[in-house]
Amino acid sequence: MIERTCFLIKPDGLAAKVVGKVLDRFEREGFNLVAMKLLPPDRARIEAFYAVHKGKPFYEGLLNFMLEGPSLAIIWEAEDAITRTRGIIGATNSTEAAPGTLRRLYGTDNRRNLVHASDSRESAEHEIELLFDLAESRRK
Ligand code: 3AN
Repeated sequence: MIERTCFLIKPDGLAAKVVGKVLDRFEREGFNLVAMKLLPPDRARIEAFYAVHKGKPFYEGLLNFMLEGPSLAIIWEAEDAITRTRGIIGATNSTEAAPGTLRRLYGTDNRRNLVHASDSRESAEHEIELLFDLAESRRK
């Protein structure tokens, strides 16, 4: 089944200048680039994006990290995009992510973990709506 996923390269990925390497990985896996834009750090948008984590012990640290600089927001489309993307990026904690995954290669820990990827179709739709307008995401 062809799916879309909402993907972010977080501020640590931009600071480390590994954007090209991340994009290359997805292109080599045959993913289609549907939309891409640089998002300046914006507290209200980041709070909305991570609303499900509000109140968790790591929430404030997560917000502060995401406010360190811009993120690159991407919509990828591919067969089974959601599961495949989670496999390409690896576990939340970069130090525990499998060898060869993007987080293991370029992430630091469980906060500075390089990228975000939607964990379900529902969250993908929700996140795409939050970050992209209709024309950008080519939704009808
Ligand atoms: P994932 O990004 O792998 O789906 P989530 O959705 O559980 O992980 O967490 C969202 C984000 O919150 C993570 N990407 C990470 O930046 C941050 N986070 C999650 N757990 C922790 C933690 N224990 N300590 C610090 N930050 C965390």
